[in-house]
Amino acid sequence: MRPWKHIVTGAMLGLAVLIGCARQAETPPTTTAPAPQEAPVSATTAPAGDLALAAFKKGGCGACHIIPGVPNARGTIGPDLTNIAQGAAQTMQSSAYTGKATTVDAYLREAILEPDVFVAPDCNGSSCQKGIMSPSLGQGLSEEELAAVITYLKNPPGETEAVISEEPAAAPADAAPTLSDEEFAWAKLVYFERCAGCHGTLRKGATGPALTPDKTMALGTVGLSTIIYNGTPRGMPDWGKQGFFTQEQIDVLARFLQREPPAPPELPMERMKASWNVYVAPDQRPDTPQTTRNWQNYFVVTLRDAGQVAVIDGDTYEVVSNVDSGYAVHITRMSATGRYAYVIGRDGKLAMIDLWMETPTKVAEVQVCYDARSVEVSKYNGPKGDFTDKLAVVGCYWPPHFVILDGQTLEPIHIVSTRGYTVDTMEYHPEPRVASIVASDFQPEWIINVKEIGQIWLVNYADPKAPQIKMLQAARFLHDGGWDATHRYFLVAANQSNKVAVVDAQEGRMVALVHTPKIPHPGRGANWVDPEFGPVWSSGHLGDPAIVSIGTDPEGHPDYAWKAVRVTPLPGAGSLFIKTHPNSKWIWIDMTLNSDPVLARTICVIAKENPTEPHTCWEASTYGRAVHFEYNAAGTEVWVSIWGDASKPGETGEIVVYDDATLTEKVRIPNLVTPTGKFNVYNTVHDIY
Ligand code: DHE
Repeated sequence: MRPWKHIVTGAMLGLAVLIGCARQAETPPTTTAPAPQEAPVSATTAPAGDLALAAFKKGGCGACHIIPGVPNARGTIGPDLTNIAQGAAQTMQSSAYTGKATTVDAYLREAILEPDVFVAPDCNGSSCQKGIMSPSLGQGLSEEELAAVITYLKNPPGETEAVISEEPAAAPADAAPTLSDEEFAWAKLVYFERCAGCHGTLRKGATGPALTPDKTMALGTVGLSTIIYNGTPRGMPDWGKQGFFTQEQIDVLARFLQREPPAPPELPMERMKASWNVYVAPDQRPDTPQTTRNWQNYFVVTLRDAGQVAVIDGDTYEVVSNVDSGYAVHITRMSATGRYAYVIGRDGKLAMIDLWMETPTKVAEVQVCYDARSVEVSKYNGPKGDFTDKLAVVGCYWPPHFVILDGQTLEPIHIVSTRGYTVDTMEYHPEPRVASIVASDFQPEWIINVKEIGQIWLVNYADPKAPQIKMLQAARFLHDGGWDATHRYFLVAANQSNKVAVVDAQEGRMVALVHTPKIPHPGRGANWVDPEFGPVWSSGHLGDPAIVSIGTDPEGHPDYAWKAVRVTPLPGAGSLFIKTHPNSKWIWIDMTLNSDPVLARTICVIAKENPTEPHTCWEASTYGRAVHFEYNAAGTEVWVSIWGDASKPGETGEIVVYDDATLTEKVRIPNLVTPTGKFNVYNTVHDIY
């Protein structure tokens, strides 16, 4: 058995040529090594041999494949290799097979050396994709290693046979690869900015898998580099292929991931208050709208990489104002009257913009987290009080807490920690992050989704310094969601559980956990009336090319309520957002995170009267990714962002405005810097989607 350190070193040496692991890739090599003599598939288990195991390690194969007997080879990006040899004969005879092999040995050899010649159809329940596995993997193996791998795959050991019984599940901490101080500081920042959103600040996993050293050491530098370079069909961006990181930088990140995650600092009230600024006091602000523009049809647009939002007039398409905000703004929500826009940056900075001013201006600002995604306002006005435009709440990823603020000045009022115990195994979690937040019309309550512990908190803000919290038990990794059309029921994706949780805001209780395809990602979802099943709420999925519609009418259509009643197939997975409007006959959906660049900029519409398949799909641009939809207040136009590259003049991004009735392009709002989310004032106030 080779010691762990040697394997890692060998893998690092091979990194320059080894980026890949599954049965898919780029241009096949022009020459292939001669096929060795065919060996029959024997009924007995062949001795595995250190050579094959070292070769799997060297290629980081376990990052992408399940390989029996190879510790931690549990990757699901590529096909499961458990029965690859047994299925080979049948595959070679099928009309779908596009390779040249006629024997099992040649088939396996071809799969390693020319992975794109034939792309296996099934990658653990998802379609396998071309271009994920590089042929350089095979080129990096010696002829002996290749032969050993083929022999091994023809007779992998059974589940219970431990091939490397003496190997530890994870290497000791001191075996983790080292980084210079400079490399560590760079990787720490990059991880926080690019990776923590999906994998967690402490790397305990959420939308993406856990990246703690017990997992990452087993994958090794090559395995991790492979994934960072190629991405996965389930939504992990292909950072290397996109040219976002060089191979050297990916190597640094892969090494960083094998070390213990550094703990980021807390953020106490004192420091929040030190960051708090009121630029225009409430009594200095206008009493009536100062603008003659139709401010209720403004769109507040995230200019992600500019650290700004643009306020765009939805009637004239003019940019009325560019307002400096937090870094990489995630979302904007409006106050209950619509007058104020609350803009939350990824860096936890909350900016408040007064839309009644002639030029919409930032009137207050505060930082309440280091990492944040959500903000909401108080909306309740009823027998229990009028909370219109009174309070705001920010949900943080780090520190794991939410903060209640004064809605007029952004003064932080109260901090509530979300650390606690997971819904299923009741394990303590140090980093339960706050995902989506919505405000109830039925109670002075926010519905706050605590991601990692899988609890939905009903937070009564009537006394904001002493909020009452009811914790509903849902499922892990709660993410984004929205109201049904009546605004009584809130539906939220528990994305890695492949479920949608339903909450009754009127009665304050869980109603259902609905099973869905892989990784539902609804944004706020889409409400419409299905010709067969009545009122439904729909979600796209990151991991499956499908829209799933869930019945939402327990009174009128009890048989369909809280069931996934319809699946509408799409040309690809990677959907982030879906949208419709009560006045529209269409449902719009993107595939932003699809690893195929054409699909990533393609959008589809589904006809409500015939929702069995997309009515039409088209490329919304020649570059970038098409992402997120928003209607104008009248519901006659749909705005789509083209999320470009801030460093490429002419391709930084734009918004395409479509006529919703005819699906024809009306206008482009050009030269925006990486536009992503767009929030129409009227539709956001009234939760129209
Ligand atoms: Fe988002 C909504 C978290 C990546 C654009 N995003 C949300 C919400 C959460 C969230 C919790 C719901 C907020 C609410 O309703 O209160 N998003 C995360 C992540 O953790 C994740 C997966 C990774 C990360 O590092 O942030 C992530 N999101 C993205 C993007 O890459 C997007 C496309 C661009 C960006 O900003 O980085 C993006 N997320 C959005 C948008 C919304 C959103 C536009 C609001 C949709 C809406 O219509 O309400």
